[in-house]
Amino acid sequence: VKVVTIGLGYIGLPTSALIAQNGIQVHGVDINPHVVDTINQGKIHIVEPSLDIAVEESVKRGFLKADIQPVVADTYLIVVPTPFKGNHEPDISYVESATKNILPFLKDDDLYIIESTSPIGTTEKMMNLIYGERPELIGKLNIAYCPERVLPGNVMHELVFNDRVIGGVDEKSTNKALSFYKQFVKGELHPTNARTAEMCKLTENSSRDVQIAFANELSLICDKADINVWDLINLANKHPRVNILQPGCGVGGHCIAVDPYFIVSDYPMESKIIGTAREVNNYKSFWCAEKIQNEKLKFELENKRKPKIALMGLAFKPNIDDLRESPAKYIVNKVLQNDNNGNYFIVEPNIEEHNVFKLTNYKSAVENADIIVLLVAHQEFKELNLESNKIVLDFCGIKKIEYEFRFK
Ligand code: SAJ
Repeated sequence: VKVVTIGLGYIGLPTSALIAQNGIQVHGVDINPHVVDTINQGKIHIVEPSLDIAVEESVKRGFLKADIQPVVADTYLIVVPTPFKGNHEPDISYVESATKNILPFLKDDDLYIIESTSPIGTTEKMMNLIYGERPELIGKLNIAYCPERVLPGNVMHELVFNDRVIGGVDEKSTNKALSFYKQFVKGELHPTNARTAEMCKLTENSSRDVQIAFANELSLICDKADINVWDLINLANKHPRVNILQPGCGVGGHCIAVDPYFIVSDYPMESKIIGTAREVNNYKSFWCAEKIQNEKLKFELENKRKPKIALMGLAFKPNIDDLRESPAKYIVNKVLQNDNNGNYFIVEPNIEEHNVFKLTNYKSAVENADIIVLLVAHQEFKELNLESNKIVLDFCGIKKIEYEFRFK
């Protein structure tokens, strides 16, 4: 075995399959026996285009094997989740236990790489942990940080063609890690140190979060100022040096809505804009829920009956089935909490059923509703021909109409 990957999730499995496809022996480790069994049958447990073929092929050819325990290898890749705790502090316990798990297998000149999004200093911390337990190896291992930056839905392509930032704890480690990635990455490889590489990952996602917060803030201002925010952004973007992103119902997913907190939690006094962006994007979801509530009350006053409301979309972004940290899901929950005996149709065309929400087909929801709330810009929703006698709250810019003016 050449490579041991710890964590066979959204990034670990595609990465393992890609390395295996390049003819390198990979031993993938996951704590979940169901995941291990599925992969060893050449099947996959997550939704990602082209991943099924890559895994099936690698397992069949004998280059990929999954297990619940690591084995001796030359290279160890840590690809486990780094969530945050209740107070938005990063939780690196999975990285820590993955590292402890491989400790007994490490030997001279091995390469240890963390890919998991991590707070600044994590790689050095893990180096100290390793050398604390295995002092005979001090200075003899190659230890580096190399963040993944692939976009869900396009992972198999981006894993190969995206540039990578690779930071070792010393130059020897950086060079060793560079030659490892050279075997299967076609994008450019950029050497740096471990702390810069850690911060680079957090910076990329914080940058996007801040930019989306700017768009969301504009949407709040425009709503009060009677200006169509979609028109406004389109016009402002005609300037050669302005490029504003799109407002939405908030920011979700397990990356952009999480990673900025890794900076804020360690550097609270210095990260004002990054912290405020998180607040603005979270507030936007709350604001949308309030808008729905107000619209509902307005309808009741005008029509002397409760409206039927279609809540369109649960996923964290368009055309995926992933509900993690989803602002749309937060809004639906909040709306239902405020009014648990209302008439709501909950719609998510990318999933068949949900353990909490009773889902309705999107076409019948739109047909039967008095108020249509567009939360996620799914392709299906874009193709809908919305009747003009319905009230439409467009939070994701499908119809590019204003919240207040309504589509009437
Ligand atoms: N969003 C907006 N307005 C926009 C763009 C996005 O409201 O103009 C919202 C989306 O609806 C979604 C959230 O932002 O709720 C995040 O979506 P996304 O498509 O921007 O990003 P993710 O979370 O799918 O993937 C990001 C990517 N990072 C960057 O683009 C800097 C990806 O390259 C990273 O690998 C990934 O995070 C990760 O794993 O960290």
